[in-house]
Parts: sequence; C-alpha cells; structure tokens
Amino acid sequence: MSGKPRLTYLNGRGRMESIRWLLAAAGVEFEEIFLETKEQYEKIIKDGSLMFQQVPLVEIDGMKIVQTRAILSYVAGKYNLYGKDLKERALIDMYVEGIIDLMQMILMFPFSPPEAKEKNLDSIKERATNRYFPVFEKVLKQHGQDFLVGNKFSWADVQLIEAILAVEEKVPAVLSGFPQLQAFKIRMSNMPTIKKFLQPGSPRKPPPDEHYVETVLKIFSK
Ligand code: IBG
Repeated sequence: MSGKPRLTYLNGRGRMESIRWLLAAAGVEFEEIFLETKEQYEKIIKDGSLMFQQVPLVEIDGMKIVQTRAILSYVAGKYNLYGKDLKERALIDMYVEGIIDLMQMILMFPFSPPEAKEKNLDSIKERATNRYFPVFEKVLKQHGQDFLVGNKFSWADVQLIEAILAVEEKVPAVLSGFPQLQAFKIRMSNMPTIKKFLQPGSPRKPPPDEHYVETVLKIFSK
C-alpha cells in the first residue's frame, strides 16, 4: 500500500470536493477510486466498506471513514488545521458549518428542475451576499489578520476559499461589495498548496455537467 489516503466517490465534486480541497491544502497527495456504475457501488456495500451504505469513503491510517464531516474533522485534526484549543475549534466549527450550509445549496443546484433553476440561483446569491459573506468580511476586517482563526491557516480558511470560488462560478460579481474577501481570495489562491490545486491537472473537479448529474442519478437511484 502506498500510504496515501484513498478516496472513493464519483468522478465529480459532490460531497467529496471539500475533502479533496482540505487534503490538497494540507499538502497531502491522495489516490482516488471513481464509481462509474451501480454495480461498483453495490460491490463496496457488499464488501462491508460503507458503514451507512453511503459515500464519500476515505481510507486513511488503517480506517475506513465515512460521513463527510467526520472525514473532514479527522483530516483537519491530523494536519493541524483545527485550531490550538477547544475555543478555536468551536469557532472553526461554526464557520465551517455555516459555509457548509451555503455549499449545500450549490451542491443541490445541478439537480434542480429547469423551472426552479433561476429561483435557486437567486437564493444562492441572496444567502451568500446577505447572510454568509458579511460574517467573514466582518471577521477579517475586525482582527486584520490573514486567516480567519488564531492568525493561522485552518480548515475554516480552506472551506471559505472553496465556497468563494464556487459561488463566483455562478455569480461572478458576488465579491464586489466585499473588499476583505477579495483580498482573502488572492492570499489563499497564492498559498503554494492551494495554488497547485487550482492549476489544471490537479485532482480538483470541474463544475458538474449533465453527464455527472446522470451518473449520480443512475448510481444512487433505488
Ligand atoms: N451524511 C452523509 C455524509 O455527509 O457523508 C451523506 C452522504 C450521502 O448522502 N451520500 C450519497 C449516497 O451515498 C452520495 S452523495 N447516497 C446513497 C444512499 O443510499 O444514501 C449524493 C449527492 C450528490 C450531490 I453527488 C448532492 C447531494 C447528494
């Protein structure tokens, strides 16, 4: 075995993309197994690899971890991206959970029926602009530091840069009223591990297309 974490999911963003981001930001290389068919998915269920019959699955340090948040917090803890004490950790958890709520809307967007697309896009824009981004703009402005928590790079920073880029793909001008977030985006995008992940050929996945949506529906339909 190579010792690299092994990720099992589809060849697309979905619930695995934040895990890819966090590992890449931590400078950790990983291997990926892409499920293309229902049979492959059923086989790993039969093998007993999926505790709740769901992916993402990450094999790391001799464990088979499922549940996206469990995987993310293990990786954050292991690579020292989870604060210096319980209070910093609580702050990171609050920031991350907020951002995950926003990302959930983006995650589900490709599955919206055509007649709901415009409304759902408006909701993403509204929530990003009025609820989530103002929080991080204010935090950065108030403490004047480069990173969200403890003046140190953390899981919260990774989750936020992922979300900023994902929202910008849908609403290009979304950062126009957020100068702190504009500067944060530039700082994060220039961190060596993140810069590498943003370059072509990295394990970062493209925005979902029709083929990806069909594959998800085919594999997970009952
Ligand atoms: N709480 C779990 C987690 O966070 O990991 C949920 C995992 C989950 O829903 N996994 C889906 C699955 O395995 C695949 S992601 N479903 C099979 C089942 O029987 O529940 C599917 C998904 C995508 C995009 I892709 C948006 C929403 C869901």
